[in-house]
Parts: sequence; C-alpha cells; structure tokens
Amino acid sequence: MSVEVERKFVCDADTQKTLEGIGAVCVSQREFHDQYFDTPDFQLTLSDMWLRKRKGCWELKCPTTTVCGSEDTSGEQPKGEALCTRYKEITNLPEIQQRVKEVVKHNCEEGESACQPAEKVIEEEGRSGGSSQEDESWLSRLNLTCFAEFTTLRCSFTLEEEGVQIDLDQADFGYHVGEIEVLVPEGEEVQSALERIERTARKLGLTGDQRVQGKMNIYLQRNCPEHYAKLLSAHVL
Ligand code: V4E
Repeated sequence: MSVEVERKFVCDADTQKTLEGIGAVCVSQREFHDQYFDTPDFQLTLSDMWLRKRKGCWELKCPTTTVCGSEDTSGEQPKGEALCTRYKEITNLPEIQQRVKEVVKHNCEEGESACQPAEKVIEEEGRSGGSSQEDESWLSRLNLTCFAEFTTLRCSFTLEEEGVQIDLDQADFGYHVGEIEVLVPEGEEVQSALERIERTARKLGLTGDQRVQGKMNIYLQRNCPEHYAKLLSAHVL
C-alpha cells in the first residue's frame, strides 16, 4: 500500500511548454476508462472512499489518518500543503473488499437481508481460495453499482530533480486538469513529498491558493447533482 500525495492545478495550452521549460520530460501518453462504484445511498463516497475499476484492476483510495505528513499537532498547515490531498491507495482485491465491507456493513440500514451478504462475502471468497479480478459477484453482494464512468487522456511527465510526476489529464466530458503527484510507500514520511510538490508548483509558476477541482468533482456536479450536493454538505468535496 502507498500514499498518494497530490496537488491539482489549472492547465491550459501552454502548460506542456512550461513543463518542458523547467526540464520535465514526457514519459507517456495513454488513455484509460474509469468506473466508480458506490451503494445507492453513497456510503463509500460519504466516507471519502473511492472504489474504481481502471484497465481491469480494482483500486480503492481512502483517507490517511494523519492530517499532515509531519507530526503536526497544531492543526495549521503551510498554504501550499493545504492544497495537497493525501490518499491511501489499495490495489489488493481482498483488502479492498475488506475495507469496503467495513464501511458498508456499519452503515447498512436496510435490515438483515441487505447486511447479511456483505458479512458473508469475505468468508465466501476466503473459502473459495480468494477472489479473482473477473468475479464481480461481490459488487452486488455489497450493493455496489457504478455511479460514474469516463475516459481520460493523460500525458505524464517526470521532473527528475524533484522526483515528482506531473499528469495533464483531459477527460472526455470536456474538463482539463493537471496534477503534481508523489507516491510515498506506506510508513515513509509524507513531508518530503509535500515539499517537493510545493517546489515544483513554484517552478511552474502556480500562484492560486484555492484547491483545484478534480475530474470527479466536475463529473458529479454535471451528472449527479443529488450525489454531489450530499458530498458537499458532508464536506467530502
Ligand atoms: C480521491 C478522490 C477521488 C478519486 C479519484 O482521484 P483523483 O486523483 O482525482 O483521480 P485520478 O484520475 O487523477 O487518479 P490517479 O490516476 O491520480 O490515481 S474523486 C474525489 N476524491 C477526493 C478529492 C478531493 N476531495 N479533493 C481533490 C482536489 N481531489 C480529490
């Protein structure tokens, strides 16, 4: 498991040139389709948990327990750091199912019949020798359906001197966003990642002090207003 530390930024037609100007190197251009899943009453996303399938693989992003990378107990963060998000990224399917089950189970309000399969799903997967990426019966047992799907065209750059990756994303619903990101192996210090992201942002001349909206934010705003409103009032987005 690793922690993804990320700062989104507004990008335009000149961003690629700016990146090349600071020495970033284009390492790939690819397209992928994401499908995001939740229960009908949004139990996962209201817990800030984001379950998705990308290129046939399951991924779960969930909040880290610490607010900041350092042992910061003051509750205050430097401005640049407050623009970064930090999420644990889980790619091991049994672990994803376990985490999802914990959230869905606790919030289940539809009576025993709806909760029972959620309880049983991991046991059953365990007995059959583990769950496969192809077997998607666990989704219906946990009452999960796809609530968002879109395709992204991504150009990825690396800035070696800072050890960061910079992605320029173009979603098929007409939204562009840039991301400066570092993957920190679990247990390692997040602080250095925050500092490297901040230095990269300065090199790119990013001046905004507001968090930039991600693709999901815009997607929900446009396509799922009820879901979006719930996440806003729960301060998830
Ligand atoms: C964590 C999260 C969501 C899941 C998608 O995460 P994101 O990094 O935006 O997508 P993407 O395609 O760039 O994933 P990657 O390829 O980097 O793994 S959807 C909403 N969130 C929460 C969230 C938030 N609260 N604020 C901001 C600025 N971003 C995401």
